[in-house]
Amino acid sequence: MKIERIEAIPYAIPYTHPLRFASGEVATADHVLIRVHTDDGLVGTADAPPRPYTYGETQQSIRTITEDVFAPQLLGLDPFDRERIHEVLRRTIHNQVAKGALDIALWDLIGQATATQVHKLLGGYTESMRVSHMLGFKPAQELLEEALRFGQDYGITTFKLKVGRRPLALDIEACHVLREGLGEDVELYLDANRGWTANEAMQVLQRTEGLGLTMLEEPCDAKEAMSRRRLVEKSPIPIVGDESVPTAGDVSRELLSGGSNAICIKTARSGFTEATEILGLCTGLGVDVTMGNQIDTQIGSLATVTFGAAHEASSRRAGELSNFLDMADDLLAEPLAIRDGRIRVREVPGVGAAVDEDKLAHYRQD
Ligand code: MUC
Ligand code: MG
Repeated sequence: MKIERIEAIPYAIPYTHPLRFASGEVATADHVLIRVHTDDGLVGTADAPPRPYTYGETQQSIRTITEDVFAPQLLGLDPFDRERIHEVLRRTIHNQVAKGALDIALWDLIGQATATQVHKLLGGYTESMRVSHMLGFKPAQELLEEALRFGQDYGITTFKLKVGRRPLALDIEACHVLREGLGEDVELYLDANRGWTANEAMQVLQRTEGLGLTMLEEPCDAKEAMSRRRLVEKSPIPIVGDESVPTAGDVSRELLSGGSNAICIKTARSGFTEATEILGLCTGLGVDVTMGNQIDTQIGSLATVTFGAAHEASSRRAGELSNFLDMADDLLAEPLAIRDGRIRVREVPGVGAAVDEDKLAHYRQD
């Protein structure tokens, strides 16, 4: 089997409810659909969600690097020769989202070619994951209403609250209102997307003591090395690295320097191959992982659950899998369903991300 053609198709689907957070806002899913075609007629599919404010990649940069830099070097290679393919991708630094989508599309091909679910090829641990829902910036009462609605409609009992606002009182109030309104049994954790300094994060931890928050993600820029390390040492809950750790090398650096003591894995930026390396590093060191959401579509969320459910360590915690519910539409032919707070992997060869061609024709921008 040989790679014959690679497509990088830009498309845009609006959100019904924009998601706002400390480092940006998403009102439209202006993503790139990656399709890798082989000489025997198979098509591997993945979604590439650019997050310019986080990684510097844009819809256009993902198209350009894929079409002009990666595709010419990958044509003719066998998708099974993963290490040869990754040698090519590694030569170019950064561009994690473009590389992640190519990697997922290649795994999708391997699954189809072997008539096996990729979830089984990766580890096959369990068939579904518990879902965690991300709550963006909103007044505290609206956050509570959203969380109660997601609990009622989908059975979701884990929420990640976006924080990182100033004054700190805004987020502190939201934590108190959510805990009071949701009760003790709902899991709540925070993600500041580098909105605070490490010392501000320490104040928030003090002023939310007793609320049972379980994690604090990316409280400040990880480059604030000394104060971040002090925060990690003093914090009663894990400090999770997210945008500071897109690669296995970054994970090693942050764990060894004491900048984080838990790691968020996102298949959108690590693909399945580097996500596997990161997971191995974390389990080897006894560090907890979370399966994060790069504000993914249904295709992206399906990739996350395919990887997350494949391993014991990545399926322990709820994965962030539900923010596609705020999109007006999606490209996935058979919609993802959240039942009793869980999403299942697909029981078909590959990843199972069959695209609705009419919708693609409607939303594509090229
Ligand atoms: C998250 O966990 O940070 C926001 C920006 C991004 O790249 O991902 C989201 C969610
Ligand atoms: Mg995050």
